[in-house]
Amino acid sequence: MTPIKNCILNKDINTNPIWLMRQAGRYLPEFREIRKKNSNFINLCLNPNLSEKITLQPIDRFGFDAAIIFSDILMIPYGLGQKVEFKKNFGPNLGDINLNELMALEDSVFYNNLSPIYELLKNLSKNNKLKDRDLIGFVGAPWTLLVYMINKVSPKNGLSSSFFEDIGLINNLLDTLDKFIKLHIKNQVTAGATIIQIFDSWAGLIENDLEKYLYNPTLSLVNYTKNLGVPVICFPRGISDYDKFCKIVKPSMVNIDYNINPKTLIDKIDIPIQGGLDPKVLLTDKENLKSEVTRYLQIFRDHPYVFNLGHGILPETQIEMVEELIKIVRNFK
Ligand code: 1CP
Repeated sequence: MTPIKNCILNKDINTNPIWLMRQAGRYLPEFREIRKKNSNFINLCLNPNLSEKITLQPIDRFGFDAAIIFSDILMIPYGLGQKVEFKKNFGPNLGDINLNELMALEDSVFYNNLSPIYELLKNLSKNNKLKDRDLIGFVGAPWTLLVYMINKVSPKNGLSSSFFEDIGLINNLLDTLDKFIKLHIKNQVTAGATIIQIFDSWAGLIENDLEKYLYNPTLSLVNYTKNLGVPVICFPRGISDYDKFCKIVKPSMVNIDYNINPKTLIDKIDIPIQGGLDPKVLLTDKENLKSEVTRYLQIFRDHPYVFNLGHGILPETQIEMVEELIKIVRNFK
């Protein structure tokens, strides 16, 4: 059994496997080297040779306990035919939605649009390349994808005032997303993903109707993934009630964000927990890193716990600090 499955399924409390969200990314000089020569981010995600190299970079360098495929949550809108671009120093920029076309999209067209991702997973699963490691596939949660598809740019400055204007559009998109996110999950599992993580990066922006936007759509994906026989990790970033989320949605494991005080969860949540550390701690010094990392490890000493961050690793993170982090986690007793 892989270290992470052992933690999730056997609920092992004695080991703390470690991997990091965005471990394949901009803090790595070897990633930046490839990125420099490939200015189109979507094309990079659709190049199975390069995306395999990038997926393996953090494994080769640090020996993390799991690999997460190099891809992006916005590959689903791309697969659905919406224009998706990544502009330098700006972030994602999406085109208009054609709802009729989108609702009429054939499964096979979606599959073909994203087939290099499935090829990546197949290649990585071959020849025991990952040794005793999980291969994590992922999707964006319906709410977070809805946010990007309608808002068209990052909602880091809030949702546009017209976001909820067309409820018919929102309802149709939620239905369509449920169908195609499931297809993307199934295709990834068939191609070799051994765990699925659902990123709901903007869950904290949901103010009303948590049933409609958070609990129901996520539960639908969680049940679907469990039925495929694969563990599913949820990351509903920024929500105020992780306890309620876990009781309703029941993922195999929950990733917490850094705004949650981990002490308040320990008596309430009985499923395995992942993550939590503020990625900004990696920008401080080794002493502070040690005390913060140890704090999480001590709090979760008697709980199945996978070490990870409370959000993606920041591009300005020094390699040395990542090495130190791994040392601290592996030496913890
Ligand atoms: O070089 C570059 O400019 C590209 C930077 C980059 C990278 C390395 C983007 C653009 N995406 C990725 C890879 C990526 N994205 C992975 C790879 C696997 C890993 O190592 O973890 C994953 C899992 C994602 C998931 C993702 N993309 C999320 C969910 C996690 C999170 O950070 O909240 C989100 C919100 C995105 C959208 C996205 N893609 C890229 C950017 C800059 C953004 C966020 C923009 C915003 O602020 O809205």
